Amino acid sequence: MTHLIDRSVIDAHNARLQRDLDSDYAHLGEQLARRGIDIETVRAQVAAFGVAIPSWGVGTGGTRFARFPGQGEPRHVFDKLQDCGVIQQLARATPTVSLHIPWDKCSDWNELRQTASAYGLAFDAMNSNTFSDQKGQAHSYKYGSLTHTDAATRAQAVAHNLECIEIGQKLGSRALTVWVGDGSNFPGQQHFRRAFDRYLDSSAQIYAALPSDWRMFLEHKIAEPAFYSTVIQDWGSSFLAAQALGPKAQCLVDLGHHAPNVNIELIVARLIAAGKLAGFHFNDSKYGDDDLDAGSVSPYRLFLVFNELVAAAHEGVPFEPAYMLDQSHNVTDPIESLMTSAAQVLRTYAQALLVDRQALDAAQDGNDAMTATHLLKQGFQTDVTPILQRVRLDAGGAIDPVGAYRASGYRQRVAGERPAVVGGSGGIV
Ligand code: LRH
Ligand code: MN
Ligand code: MN
Repeated sequence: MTHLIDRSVIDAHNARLQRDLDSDYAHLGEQLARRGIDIETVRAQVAAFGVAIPSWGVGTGGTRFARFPGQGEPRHVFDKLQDCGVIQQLARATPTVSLHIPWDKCSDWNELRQTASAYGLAFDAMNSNTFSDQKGQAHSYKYGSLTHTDAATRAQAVAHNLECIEIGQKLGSRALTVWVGDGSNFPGQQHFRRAFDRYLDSSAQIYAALPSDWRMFLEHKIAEPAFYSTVIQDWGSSFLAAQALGPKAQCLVDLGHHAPNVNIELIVARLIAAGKLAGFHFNDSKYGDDDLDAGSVSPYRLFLVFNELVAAAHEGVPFEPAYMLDQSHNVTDPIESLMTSAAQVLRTYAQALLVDRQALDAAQDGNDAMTATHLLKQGFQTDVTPILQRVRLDAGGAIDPVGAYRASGYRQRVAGERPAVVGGSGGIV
């Protein structure tokens, strides 16, 4: 295993914090025991939980107004993978990476796979990109891709998705995430029903090319770049498409892709019940597809989503969601944000595990709203930090990943190796 951060840096850092952790962990263990919860059981469940890093998240993001590059930005997919390796080495919650093609194209997929495995990483879902034009592309996606009125443009978009599957097979991935920005900006611009039919027709061609053990994740989004209408704008359209395509097609929920105040946990429950929950792109938002760090604005909303997941698992409902982050970092070091968000996801999972399911069932059956909501709050309000720290320490990571990362000087080191990127006027998704 390649150690990107010197072991001695992590050890020295942990040595300073371990005594406090031992005492905090013991104290939390006592508190939980009083509630009939075994801390070791929770610890083992949290240790087994992983969330994928989006390869595009390790570069500095931007808006359509401006982009302010950070130091030592990854130049290519190998640099991105190295940054993901650092995240995994320190935070121990992100064993997989989700690639985006063609952003992550390289000339030797075998080498990429080996490099990943040397960092202790594997590949999660592949993401296709038919929402922007690439150099030398025959047909433009300005007016759509899988739903374009022109058959040749649709065929090109289908072929790109098939290429993503092929690449993914070389990397050991087992899912393709398809998000299209197709839609319209003017009332009347697009025939809604025909556009959806074209989507189904193109998607069926992609679906037909899926290897037997692959899934296809359909990602909906309310708007942007099409601001009047989007073809796959919500879970309803996504669900209709997934139903039409077949059992390997499921609906992916990106938390930022809904209108403000939409009850996302209810959507999650519906998709679980229908066997159509593909998984998540975790992030947070205040206004729209803000791509803020997971749980940074509304941690309780994230908790309520996890509450549905834990409840379904508790009840033995068969489902296998894929967990991924999808964030854009404009003012923080992406490595720090991704480590913090991964920890936030694990924290939320742990909190949801603490909910007394039996008592909740009884409160719901007895229409005791106050007790029911109190039981959820009891889980959410428990500070599970010692469990997260302990899981990281046991796995060879850092008790405080951001602190250890800063002490390691990794960013300064790569800033010397990777040429500075000049700022731009935006245009980043
Ligand atoms: C679209 C989206 C989708 C893309 C990613 C870059 O807004 O969430 O998942 O692949 O951003
Ligand atoms: Mn997304
Ligand atoms: Mn998005």
